[in-house]
Amino acid sequence: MLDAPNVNDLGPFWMPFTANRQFKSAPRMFVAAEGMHYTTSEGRKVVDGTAGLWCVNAGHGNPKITQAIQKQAAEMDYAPAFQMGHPKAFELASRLVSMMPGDLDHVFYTNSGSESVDTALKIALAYHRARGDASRTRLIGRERGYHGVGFGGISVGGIVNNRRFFGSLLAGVDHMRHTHLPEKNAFSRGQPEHGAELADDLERIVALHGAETIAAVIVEPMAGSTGVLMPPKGYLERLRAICDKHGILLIFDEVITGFGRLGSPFAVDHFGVMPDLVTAAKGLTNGAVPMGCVFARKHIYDAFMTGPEGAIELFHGYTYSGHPLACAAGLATMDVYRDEGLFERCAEMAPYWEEAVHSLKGARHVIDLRNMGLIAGIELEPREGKPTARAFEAFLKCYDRGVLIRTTGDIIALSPPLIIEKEHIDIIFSTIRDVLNELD
Ligand code: PXG
Repeated sequence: MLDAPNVNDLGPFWMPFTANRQFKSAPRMFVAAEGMHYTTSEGRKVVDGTAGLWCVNAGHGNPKITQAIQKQAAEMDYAPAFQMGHPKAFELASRLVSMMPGDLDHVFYTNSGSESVDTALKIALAYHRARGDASRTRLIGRERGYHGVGFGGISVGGIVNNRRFFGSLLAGVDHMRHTHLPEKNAFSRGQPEHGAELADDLERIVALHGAETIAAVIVEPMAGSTGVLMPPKGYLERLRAICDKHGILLIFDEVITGFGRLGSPFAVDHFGVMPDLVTAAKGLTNGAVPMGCVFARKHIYDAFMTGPEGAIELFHGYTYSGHPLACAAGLATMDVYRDEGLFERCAEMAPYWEEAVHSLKGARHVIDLRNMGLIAGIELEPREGKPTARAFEAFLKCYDRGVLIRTTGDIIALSPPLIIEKEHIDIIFSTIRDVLNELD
């Protein structure tokens, strides 16, 4: 017989990216969510300044999305993903590619951003091999890049703590420098002026290894998790040009920037630079059911569709690729984005947001402010000998006062649901200002 679980025991759950012992000694629990707010276990309302973890772009508990998931669960809970299909997976793929520019017209389903990254890297390797270019095996990432937590993602990623504990990672990976230049670009609004030449790092890497050994370069067009780093003007264009020159595939990791965060459907649209592969997740289902995807351009897909008809073209996929509940949630989410005009709303709200962000100039401890679409990075001066402590205290104090923020290092990152109203923006920034004033 099963023992009755002790529902008050916080011990068994090994929490991700969390100081387990600290959390369990003073837990913070959400029990409900609606629109712009969470409700805590004490019954307090908290404004969501982070759209969960950059994913609840349409706000919490949208009834259309909830009902679509409920209906699908009752109709068909699961369908095999290999050598079988179900209509909603095809319908969602068509909807998704119709949102994408150019010939980004094929979708591979995953269950998370990390899986999307590993999938995109594997497609890049297999693409070159399918074309008889099997020496192209190197993958190039960037310092401070975040591409999830799979072995592929941490290998091309550049966040030191996410790599250093896990051995030698993938072989044959190199990194470009990051684009954070606070001495030149502090307090930029939108894309900073300086740093396009950092893309030339790719030329240096090509010169070192030989272009014929390099399969792909992966970057976040706007680097979120590392603390909101905007691409310098001209940087992404230059990266594209160097990739073209050397036959290297360019992958944009749009797990955060996809689905309206910058005020256009994807960063691809926002910056007008066309990669070969695009990874996505998060906003794809408004965070309601785990799902990710990789968009591939026509030449990528076509390179695989060459052998005998009965041959499986790509030996890759997940039990839950195109899960019916995720597809139902994704379709409803796309309806909500369209019907509520949320990407346009983000663009309309962005100037007010920008003013609110930069109103913190001169506030205590603030050494840089960055913004784009409905994203902000607020960089704090670290406490001497105690990096991250000041920002984490700000997080706790904001939570106590009813505002959810995220911190990474000594940077506060904000990314609210795109349904945000001006009054919420005012609350978020006045709370942050008050908290910063009180902090040592
Ligand atoms: N790529 C990018 C660019 C991401 O931002 C992933 C891949 C991985 O996605 P999954 O679904 O496997 O977590 C991400 C995830 C934060 C934060 O606070 C950011 C992410 C996840 C959790 C927290 O910045 N990004």
